[in-house]
Amino acid sequence: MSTERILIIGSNGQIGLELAESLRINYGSENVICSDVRQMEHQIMPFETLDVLDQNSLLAIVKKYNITQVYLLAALLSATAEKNPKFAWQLNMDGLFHVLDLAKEGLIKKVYWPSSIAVFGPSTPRLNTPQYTVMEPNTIYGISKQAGERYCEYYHQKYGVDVRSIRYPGLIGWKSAPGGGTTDYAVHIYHEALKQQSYNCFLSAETSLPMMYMPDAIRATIELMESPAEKVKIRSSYNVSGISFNPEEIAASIRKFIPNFTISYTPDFRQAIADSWPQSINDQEAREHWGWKPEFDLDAMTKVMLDNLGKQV
Ligand code: AKB
Repeated sequence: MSTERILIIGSNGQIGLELAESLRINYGSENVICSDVRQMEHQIMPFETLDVLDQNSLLAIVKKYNITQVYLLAALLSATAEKNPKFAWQLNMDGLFHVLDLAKEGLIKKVYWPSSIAVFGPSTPRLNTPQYTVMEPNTIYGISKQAGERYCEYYHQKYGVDVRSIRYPGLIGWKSAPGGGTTDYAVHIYHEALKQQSYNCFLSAETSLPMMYMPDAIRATIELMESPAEKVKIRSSYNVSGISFNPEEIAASIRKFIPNFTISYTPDFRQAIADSWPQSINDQEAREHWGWKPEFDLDAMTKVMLDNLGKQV
């Protein structure tokens, strides 16, 4: 029987839905408490409506369920954040402070907080971007993630908070929809390929970005959280790498399964965001410290995406 009681904040988003599924298998469904600002139609239970900006409600839920671990997933992503920078900063930072402070007070034992490749900026080396390098993000999302990383490390060093984090690349899955990121095209493209055999992409053909198939991302997250504390040597956030590709390459991969698929390009404001991010990531530290290894390549992911979305369509 698990002694852990896990609270997922932002459980109804792209990562939360799939993470909840895996955590429920590992820890027992009664030990994984989902929470989000809104309840879904077919809501996974137990569930609590929670706005992470409401510190008192957060505290009440942590006490009610004797929570030991929090996965804080509520955030505005890169594209949405550019449209509402003040709120993005408030949600992305205050949400983190509220959770870190609970851990500092000893009310929870472990915190997971996602960072992103958005912490890097235009002055960062774009190929095989190392863990430690120049970081001058120029999106509000990236700035909030970089500040968050600094806070995580600070709370670990100063107060001994057991906080763990991954710099997610673009995440691609068929079970849930992405919510306002620059990498979202790599999910939309599969839906449109099945619906109308064509896709108009908001990034240009050669825009390479680091991406990851969702099961790899969920496995990385849980493996990091379950690693012995002494193996987690980086308390800001870990680089993890999956697959890097551009829109032309994902289209070519789709054509192996849907030969008449076509793609066109109408870059919008998200192009500038993508151009400021790395094209590929070096994740040597994650591999060495806690044994990270991705499993999916582009064609393997395309096949599973099309198979599963095809059943839904
Ligand atoms: C986004 O595009 O904003 C996210 C991310 C890379 O963090 N998917």
